[in-house]
Amino acid sequence: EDGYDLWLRYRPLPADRASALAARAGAVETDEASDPTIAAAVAELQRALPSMTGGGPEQQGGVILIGTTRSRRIAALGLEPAGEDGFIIRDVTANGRRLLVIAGNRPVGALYGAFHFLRLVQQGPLPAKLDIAEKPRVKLRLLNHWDNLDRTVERGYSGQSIWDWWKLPTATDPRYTDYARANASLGINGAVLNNVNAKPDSLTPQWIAKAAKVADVLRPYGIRVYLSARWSAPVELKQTATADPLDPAVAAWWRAKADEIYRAIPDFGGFLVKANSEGQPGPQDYKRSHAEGANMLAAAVRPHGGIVMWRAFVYSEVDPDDRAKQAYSEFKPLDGKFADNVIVQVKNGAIDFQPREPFHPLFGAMPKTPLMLEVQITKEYLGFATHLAYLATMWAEVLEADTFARGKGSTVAKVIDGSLEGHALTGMAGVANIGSDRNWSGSIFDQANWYAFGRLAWNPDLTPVEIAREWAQQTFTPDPGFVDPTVAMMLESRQAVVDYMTPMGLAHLMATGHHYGPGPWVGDLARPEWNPTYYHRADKGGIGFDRTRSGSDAVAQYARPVARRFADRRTVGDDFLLWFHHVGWDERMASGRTLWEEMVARYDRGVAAVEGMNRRWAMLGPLIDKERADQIASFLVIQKEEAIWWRDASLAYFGSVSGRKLPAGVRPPAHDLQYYEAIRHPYAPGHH
Ligand code: BDP
Repeated sequence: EDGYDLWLRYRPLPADRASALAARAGAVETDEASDPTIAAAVAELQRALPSMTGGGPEQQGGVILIGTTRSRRIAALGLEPAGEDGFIIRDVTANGRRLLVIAGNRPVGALYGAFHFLRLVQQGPLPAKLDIAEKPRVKLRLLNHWDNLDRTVERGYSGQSIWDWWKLPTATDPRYTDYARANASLGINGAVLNNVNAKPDSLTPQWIAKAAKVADVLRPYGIRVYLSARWSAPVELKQTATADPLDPAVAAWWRAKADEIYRAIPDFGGFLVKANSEGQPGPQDYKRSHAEGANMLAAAVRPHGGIVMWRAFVYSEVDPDDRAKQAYSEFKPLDGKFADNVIVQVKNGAIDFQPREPFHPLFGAMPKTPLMLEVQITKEYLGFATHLAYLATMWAEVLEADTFARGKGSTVAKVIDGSLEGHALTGMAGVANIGSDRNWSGSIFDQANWYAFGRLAWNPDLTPVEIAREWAQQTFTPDPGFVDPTVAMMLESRQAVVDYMTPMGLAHLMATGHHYGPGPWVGDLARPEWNPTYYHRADKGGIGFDRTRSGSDAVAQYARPVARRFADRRTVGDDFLLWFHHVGWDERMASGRTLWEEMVARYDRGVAAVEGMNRRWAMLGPLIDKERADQIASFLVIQKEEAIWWRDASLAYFGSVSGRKLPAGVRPPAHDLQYYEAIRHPYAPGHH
């Protein structure tokens, strides 16, 4: 029980459920076995059902009929699955036979239906009659791997890259297939294989051949391969003199490169580009806009049906009046200027994957441009793989946020599913937390974040609680005595991290480089907006970043009703208070406490929550297998020690800056400030 099987465990069911399942779905039939995707669906059912029912594959009983509406037997039933990827699961009677039909318009729909059925089976007893119709709300459901060609992973905490580039293309790994199965079980349909901080080498023939081999393995599971492209690749490969997007030689190079890639990977998805950001080159190096750059690449992939995902994560060295404003300032004026096979990829918040950020002001602000949401599944800023933080609550908070772009109800979910502005090209990307670790994600509970990302990309309206429940039922046991308290723990876990790291709208207080431990005192880095002191702005009088009109006026980037709410101290709410306001230490909060007292209470609350999780797991662990239970227990101990470290270091620092004493009865930090400032972690994982 090392976690390798993820949520696809298919363990034997209790006798009553096993016989009920065998009676209903004892055998699998299809008329399209020659299709590789249908074959994969059948193989999954044939792997799962006998294992759960305890019967051999030839056992008697009810029959599953799986396939597409193109097959005669399914067409005869008159089912109408929705769209390209949708499916129907229905009990029918045909020619006197009871059949459980799983059907899509395309093979991949049938595959998604098979996985959906297996999800239901693993969750508990099936309803007497199934009649399910589903289709994804979002078109591109993508993992972004920040995987380097040397197999290190930027911000990766689960071992090496899953892509064993050195051995490809000659040797593949069975893991690639299991990766594809896990993704397909969620409806994930694309993978960007390499880091957004890309190397030109990944576009050379040698590396294209490796990517093509991966694409061959993933293809039957409906997963397309994409590549991150380095803007200056043609120059660095010494094939053009410039990377100016308006230079015909540059456009011709990319056209030829796209042709070459599509010869090797006929269903190649397209390019992801990080340009003019954090030292990456881009069109602005030639005084061209992001749109001019994106459109040149879009023209190269257009003949093949490819797309370009252009990232809006930018901030420059010059004049960082407020880093939170820059993406909007650069991209908003470009609305309507992008080619129709370009989609702009926007992080959930304006700064950078912090434990809590208000939604990115670009959502709703570029009605003529398809925008896709980028979230970070890997926990760069939330305790790597050891802290338990279930991120669906964070992502749902953003998806539900109302941009008011077209009046009330203009949620981020409606922006990214295209319904608000009628866009057909829609997407959601998650920075993967997958690596070579046996348990894939570095910890068992981090598997839930991969799972939740996939489910939300399929349907952004699913709630964190239903996703957590599904995941826990499949991953551990459907026993409510285990599931209910585990789900409760997951739901409060991310707020706990916010509380012990960056409460009340604080952000970016992590130590330099590794982004793991606390570093609120850091203020001497070369660029102002690299420094925690730039973000919290604490001094004797108060703390927080004034983003109202009297400060950077970042609030003005939001639609009027949102801007008004954030700008007003009475309506902004405690969670975003210090993101938008500089507040005096002694000012009174809604709780009746002063700001300083409230901050102390939040840090304490965060630590207490983790102590609570430790206590709870001591009761829950024995209900599951020892191997996974023990790993979780030991990681919770790490989390507790580090929550205390965060709390103590932060209070030592903010106490010294503010000159405020800890309220009576509050435990003082274990060490003095100098002790915390001296802690160094040069060998923390994930930074390259
Ligand atoms: C930051 C990471 C950095 C990434 C960057 C990005 O620290 O490693 O390259 O995001 O998204 O959060 O490009």
